[in-house]
Amino acid sequence: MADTGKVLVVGSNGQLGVELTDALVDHYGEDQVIPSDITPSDRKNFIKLDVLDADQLRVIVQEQQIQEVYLLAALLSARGEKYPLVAWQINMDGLLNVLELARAGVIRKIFWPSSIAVFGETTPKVDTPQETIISPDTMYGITKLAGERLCAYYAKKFQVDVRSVRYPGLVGYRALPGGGTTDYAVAIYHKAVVGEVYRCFLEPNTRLPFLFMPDAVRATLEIMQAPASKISVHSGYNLAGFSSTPAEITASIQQHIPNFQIEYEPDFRQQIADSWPESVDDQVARKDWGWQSHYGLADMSKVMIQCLREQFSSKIVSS
Ligand code: AKB
Repeated sequence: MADTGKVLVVGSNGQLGVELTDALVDHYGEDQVIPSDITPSDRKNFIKLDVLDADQLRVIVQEQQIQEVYLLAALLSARGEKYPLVAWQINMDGLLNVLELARAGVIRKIFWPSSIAVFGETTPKVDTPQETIISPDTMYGITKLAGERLCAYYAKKFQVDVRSVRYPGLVGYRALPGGGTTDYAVAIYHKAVVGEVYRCFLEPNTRLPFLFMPDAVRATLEIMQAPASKISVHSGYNLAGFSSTPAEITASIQQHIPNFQIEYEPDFRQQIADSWPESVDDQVARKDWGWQSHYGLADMSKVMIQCLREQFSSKIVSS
């Protein structure tokens, strides 16, 4: 059971939402977790929710006696460049609606994800520190920077307990991401496992920071369970897993699938990737709440390929 009341996941059908909801159910029990999303789902207790509808959000929170909200609904970097005003609206108004519920004392605690997208071309690229030049070049990054400042403001001014991490690219096998720049690192495994060539929208040597999903989920649970006294950063903690390029991920896949082929067709996402760090320094998260990643590229590739193979063969059997 959560210490008080239930947990609401907003965006439970997304890449992180699917896995985080399962982890929350394992931790708190099925009756304590309310998954919600704008698209339907047959998950137990699921509620269809548009985070921009502040009234609907308040009613659900009150009726379900929600105390903690995990706000995952967002437009990511690549889609945000196509629809900048929609990105601003979903990413900012959604956050404000949840922060306001906390300010009014209706909910007790919030998790809101920030991203390496807060960094920009003028940020130091290697081992990017927690505190550094933050000048994003994308609308998504701008919303994450503004969101970080809002979180820090509500924490300081209204004592709202809001916690956040700057996720790097997340890689998992359960659900496909959508609309991000780091999405290639998931799609590449799907193509490899079905024996197809992967056409990569980034150049071979584009180095970006990543986190395997089990680490990302564990980080989220750990920061939310840490005593409030341990949280010194209310904007967003840097989180490091490993850093890789498309060429390195290809080589790692070829250890398991030697015939796997990649072709490179960089598009507008190259410019977004070029504005982000190659690696981040997460020593503040390590010191404050004991964060430590477990997976590197080789371990992740092994698990991704094994689990995707199982997933595809069980689909073939059941179809
Ligand atoms: C994206 O690529 O937009 C996201 C992110 C790094 O926040 N995965």
